[in-house]
Amino acid sequence: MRKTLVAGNWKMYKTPSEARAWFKELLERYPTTPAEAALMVSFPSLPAAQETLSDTVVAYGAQDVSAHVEGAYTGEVSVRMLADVGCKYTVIGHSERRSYHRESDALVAEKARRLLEHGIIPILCVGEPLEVREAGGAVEYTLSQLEGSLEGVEIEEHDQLVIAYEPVWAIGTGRTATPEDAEAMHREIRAWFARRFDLAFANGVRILYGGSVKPDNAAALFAQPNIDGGLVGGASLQVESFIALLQAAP
Ligand code: G2H
Repeated sequence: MRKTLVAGNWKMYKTPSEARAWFKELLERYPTTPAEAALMVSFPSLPAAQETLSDTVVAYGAQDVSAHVEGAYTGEVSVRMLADVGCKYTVIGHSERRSYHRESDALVAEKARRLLEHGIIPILCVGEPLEVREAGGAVEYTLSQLEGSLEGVEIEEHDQLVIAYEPVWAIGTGRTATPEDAEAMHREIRAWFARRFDLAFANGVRILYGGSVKPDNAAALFAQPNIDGGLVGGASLQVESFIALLQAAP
């Protein structure tokens, strides 16, 4: 049984003080839910997450990590720093970083290696742009991104990794993949894991959907057999709607 994961991706929203108040409110109002909650926050908010969320049911992490271990890399944040503030997860390969910061599959694979070396679970994002989907190449594109982003990455257990399928055309646009379209891609991704690893790994690895997930479409998405939760941007910013997403877990 894969536990539904609802991971908020706050992107570049909320100051550390706003984040701290938000975490406290979530804990006060935390609902009964079968889902696991996680919040992927900006680097300066991680100490607030550590103070407020350590030893609670709410996990947290960062939205990126340096591929370098340590050294003269101005502006970079290392995996040891993330481990020190208690990150359980960290997002890598988000399409916003792939496009605005020209991150390649090889760089994303390097970041995955860094995280795994320190026991932080990568939430690895993949997904096709609109023109690729319209040309009928969505599956091929997404699987090749997956292959490239995991090349040379050694993973032993399925719970060391989470995948987020985020079709680029659905991100922040209000357009969501239909539950059936998303499910079809998730099935392909799971089948890829069965080929790359084995059936047990494929059956255990969690594959989240991301792209305009909202309280009113979450239940239909999360009910699909191969959709194990969501990586949620806009709808994770308010406590109210984040709670509704947690309650949408089957
Ligand atoms: C996709 C998603 C979170 P949103 O980027 O990763 O954002 O839910 O706002 O489309």
